[in-house]
Amino acid sequence: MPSRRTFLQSSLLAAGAAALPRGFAQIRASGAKVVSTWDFGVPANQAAWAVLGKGGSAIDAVEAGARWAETGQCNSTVGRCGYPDRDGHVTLDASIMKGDGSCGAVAAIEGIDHPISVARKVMEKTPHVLLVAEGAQQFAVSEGFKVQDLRTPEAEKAWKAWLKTSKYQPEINVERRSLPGNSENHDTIGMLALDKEGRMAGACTTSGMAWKMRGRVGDSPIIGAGLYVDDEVGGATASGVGEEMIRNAASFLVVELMRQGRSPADACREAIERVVHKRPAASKELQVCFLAMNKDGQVGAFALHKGFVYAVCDASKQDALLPSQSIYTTDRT
Ligand code: SD4
Repeated sequence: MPSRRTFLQSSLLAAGAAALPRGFAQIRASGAKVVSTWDFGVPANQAAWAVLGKGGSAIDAVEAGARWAETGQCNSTVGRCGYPDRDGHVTLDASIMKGDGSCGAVAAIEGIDHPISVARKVMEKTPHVLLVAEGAQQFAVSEGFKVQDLRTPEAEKAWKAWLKTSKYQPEINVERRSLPGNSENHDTIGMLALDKEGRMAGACTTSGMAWKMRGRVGDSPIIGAGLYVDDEVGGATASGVGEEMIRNAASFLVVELMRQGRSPADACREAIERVVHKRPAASKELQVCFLAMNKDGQVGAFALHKGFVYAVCDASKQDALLPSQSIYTTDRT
């Protein structure tokens, strides 16, 4: 039997919640959590957890995690060590989004090693959502970012080797750890975080498809394609051949499916089925992967092909790496 005092308290809370602005009533007591794509998601999550675990905000956490992926490692698919386009230019794409709908992005930016932080500045300091190419770089410089040569000797070597055949063929991603020296030409970090206040945020950053045409922009900086977050529902992010995500407004689709009551895993699966339904033949040859987390911290993923892994980090465990289910299950490694 509740005492009069607790009854009054809960009545007041209920009345207060009804009067709160939309979104505020979503604040929950669930634990903080961060998830991200691929095996490099484990250390990236840990960089995000350094913020989240101390009670920091989801947006600060995803920026910290994505920044780690951009420069804390040297891999051919994100940030400083990204492989160039077919003309030898390293061009980077990134987006960031808060669950209240604020977002910012940069596409085809050159010479800036933390595009995710430029995306955040676009969100916070401009009336725009997306800046591209020279304009994005000019804005970054005005915000104090330094222009540097991002093409590493390793990337240069790989590009010169590729020039011998100049064959552009996106390959199916597999778990990178299982393939040292593999020849796949894409991977991206997509990260979603839930903080202890129940706020969500996401970040997505990539050098895009290696050997892409000059000017090609993928899904990662396109809000709704490579990333979408809504505090009322949850968030989704993507990795793989971005043209498929753009065609299907895929991360938005995953979030809208969760809004209709699907679990994160079911929503990701249905979005993958949509990709297959639209282009059945093409879907056999390319990889598409979705990762989602709902506002209650439930996590799910699904991919077209075997090999996608995702990292999950919360107070109980900071280094979980889980395999995603996929439509096609043949081992292509
Ligand atoms: C793109 N989606 O530029 C990115 C690349 C990627 O796994 O995610 N690769 O299309």
